[in-house]
Amino acid sequence: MELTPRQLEQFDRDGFLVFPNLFSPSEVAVLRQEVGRLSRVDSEEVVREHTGGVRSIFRVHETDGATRSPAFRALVRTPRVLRPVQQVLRDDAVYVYHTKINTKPAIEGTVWQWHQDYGSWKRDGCPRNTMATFNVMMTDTTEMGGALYIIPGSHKLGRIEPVYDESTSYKFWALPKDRMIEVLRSSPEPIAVTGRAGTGVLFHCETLHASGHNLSAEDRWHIYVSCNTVANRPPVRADARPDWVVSRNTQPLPIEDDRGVLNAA
Ligand SMILES: O=C(O)CCC(=O)C(=O)O
Repeated sequence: MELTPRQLEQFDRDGFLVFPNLFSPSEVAVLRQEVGRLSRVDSEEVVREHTGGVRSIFRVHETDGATRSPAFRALVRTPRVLRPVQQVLRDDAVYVYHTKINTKPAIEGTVWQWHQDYGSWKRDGCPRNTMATFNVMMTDTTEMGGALYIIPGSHKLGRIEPVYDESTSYKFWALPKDRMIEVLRSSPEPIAVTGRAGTGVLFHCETLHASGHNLSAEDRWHIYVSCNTVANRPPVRADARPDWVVSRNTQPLPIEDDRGVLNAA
C-alpha cells in the first residue's frame, strides 16, 4: 500500500492517519485466534492488570521467544503496515522497536495516561524522533470500550519531558499533569479513534495519546507495531530495558507477502 502525497501531508499536519477496513474479517479472525492463544502464555512478556486480566502481550513479531506468533510476524511485514511506516519516516531501512497487544478486557481494562511514545524512547537512547506506531484494531472499538484518544497536531509541540507514572500495572513515562492540562486547554479537541475491527491507525512518536477504562461489555483488542529507523537505533546499554520493549534485533525489515496473515493460519 502506497500513501498518496495528500495522505503524507495529512500525517505531517495531524500526526496520524486512519485506515478503515485495512484488514479483512478473515485476517482479523486469524489474529484474534492468536490473541486467545497468547493470552494463556505465562512469561514476562505478558503483563497483567492488578485484577489479573491480561493487559499487554509484548514481542509477538519474532520467530523465537514465548510470545512468538507467525501471524503477527507476517502482519508487521505486510505492505499495508510496513510501506506506510517507511514512507512517513522517509527511510526504507526500518525495524520493529517493539510489538504489543493491548487487550483492554471488558470492565477490567484500565487507562493509558496521556503520553508521547518518544518520551520513553529518547530515554532509551534513540537520538531522533524518526519513529512511528501502526495500530490495528482486532475488535470493534467504541469510545466506552476505551478507544485511543489522539490530539491532532500535538506532534508539533516536540518532546515534552515526561514523569514516571506508576498508577497502572505497566509503569511508564507519561506527561506531567499540570503540563497536560495546559496542552489540553490550548489544543484542538482530542479525537476518539473508533472503528470496526480491521481498522489501522498510524501515528507519529510525538503525537499525544491516551485511552480510558473499558466500561463496556466487550474486550478491546489492539496491536501496536512500533517502528524505528535503523540509523536511529539506541546503543545497547547495561541498564537498557529488556529486549521485549527495546528490540535488540535492528535488522531492516523486508516487506513480504500481503497474504501473510492468512497463510500463517
Ligand atoms: O492501548 C491503548 O489504549 C494505548 C496504548 C498506548 O498508548 C501505547 O501503547 O503507547
